[in-house]
Amino acid sequence: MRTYRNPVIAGWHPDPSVCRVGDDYYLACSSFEYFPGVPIFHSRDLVNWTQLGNVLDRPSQLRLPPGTPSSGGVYAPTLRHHAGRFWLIMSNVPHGGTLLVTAEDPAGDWSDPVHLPGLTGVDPDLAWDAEGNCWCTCAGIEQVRIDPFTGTVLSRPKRLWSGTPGARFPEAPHLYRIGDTWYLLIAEGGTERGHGVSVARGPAPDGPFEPCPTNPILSHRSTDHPIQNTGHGDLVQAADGSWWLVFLGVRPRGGTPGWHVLGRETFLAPVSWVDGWPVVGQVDPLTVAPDAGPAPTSAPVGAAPARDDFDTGVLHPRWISVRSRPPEDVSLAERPGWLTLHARGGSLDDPTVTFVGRRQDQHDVQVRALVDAGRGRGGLAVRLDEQHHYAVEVAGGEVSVRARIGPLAQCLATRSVAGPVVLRIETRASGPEMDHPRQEPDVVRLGLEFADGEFVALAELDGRYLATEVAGGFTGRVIGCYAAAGTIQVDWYDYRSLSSDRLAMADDLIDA
Ligand code: 6LW
Repeated sequence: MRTYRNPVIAGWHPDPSVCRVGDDYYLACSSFEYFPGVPIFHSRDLVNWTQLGNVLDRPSQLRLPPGTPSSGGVYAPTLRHHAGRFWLIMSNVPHGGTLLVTAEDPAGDWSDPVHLPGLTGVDPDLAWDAEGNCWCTCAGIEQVRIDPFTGTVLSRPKRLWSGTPGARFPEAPHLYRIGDTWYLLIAEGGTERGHGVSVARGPAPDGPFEPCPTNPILSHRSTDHPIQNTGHGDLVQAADGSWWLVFLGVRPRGGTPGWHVLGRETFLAPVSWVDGWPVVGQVDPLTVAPDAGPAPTSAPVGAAPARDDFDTGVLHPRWISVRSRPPEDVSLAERPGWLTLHARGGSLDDPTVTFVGRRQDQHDVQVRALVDAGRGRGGLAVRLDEQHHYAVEVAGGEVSVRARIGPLAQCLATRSVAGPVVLRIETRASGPEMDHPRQEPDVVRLGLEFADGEFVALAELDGRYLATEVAGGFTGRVIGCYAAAGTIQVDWYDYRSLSSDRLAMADDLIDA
């Protein structure tokens, strides 16, 4: 029996869309208000994924003006390979409309976008029939035919299916021709605890569609499963004929209602077929895979430590910024070996803040950065959005810990320092067994290091306020450096696991 660890892409990577070309798999996710947009990954086994880049990495491809709200921006891409090219269609919410880009090499460059002004629904899908018609199916579930080269809508919208009666938000459609049958996979129930995946089938790309009698084919609603909100899936067939589903899920921690602090992550489950319907197999932190298929036994145990010395002149694709990253504000050349940040917006409350960070992808992490604030002001922050962030900031020879939770903002502690300083943030999850119903999901400690490496925690904060269940929205935590005034320079940024929660959860499972 073979096993692999879930999530297969940890940290917020929601709305995964996957395709296979030969023995290679490619996967893309939503990126919301962050730039560059749409992280794209490669794998040979569906379990171990390497980020190739970001699809939308030029301002000519993606504009996220300051009026783009947090959790607006890029939603729900569909990635397909057709006629020798990769195609990726997505929405830029609320004002950017539907965008379609193509590439011969998924590592880039991707084209500038074709806009589809005639298309208003979100979560667009692309499918081609044998005659070469291109069908675009959106949330609702509605469908039109399009010319993917010009963005012209060629037919009137047709309502295909409203999902299961009583379930809200039929969305995230993906349409596939499998044998002689067309399958319409959707998400429904909303992207919170009620989320699920359902399926219908029909004789043609535009139906009529007959719902699967056992819908939803995936949902953890109303269970005590450690992985919740499972939904928004995409099917892929491996080269050996086995079938798999990638989908999003969350890992809530703490008491009730449970807070997930890492956002919606990408999970993988095996799929079998019974009576012509897909049946989704076991989904657990340690998932048992059928002997067929590509899933290997050696999945990564948590993220590898990632240290960035900013010495190469190019930022790794894992680094993301808030809405834009103007080269005049973010530079690796200005002081070689350092990341230089010039403030635009006044603070982390500002939609144009100069910020460079990476997704938090494990519950227990330690992040350190050597920051030279000179005459500027800035530091290291855990960001959920403009209204929810904790930071350790340095300015004028003083380090301070600041927190904003909704309308409440406070400076919690200060300490005098001289010269560049190592700022440190640690997050520690509460145990899987909760002590009391209000137990926090994790604790966030913020402070600085003395020259001998000793950590001085200036504040210890309840992590629930940087969780989606409090802040709302579709993203998760990002931990990074920012400039709030003047210029901030960062010599290195070191991100490491404090324990492997994925391994710990898997061990629990083996013992059980
Ligand atoms: C997306 C919708 C969803 O449009 O969340 O989980 C929305 N599903 O399909 C944003 O990611």
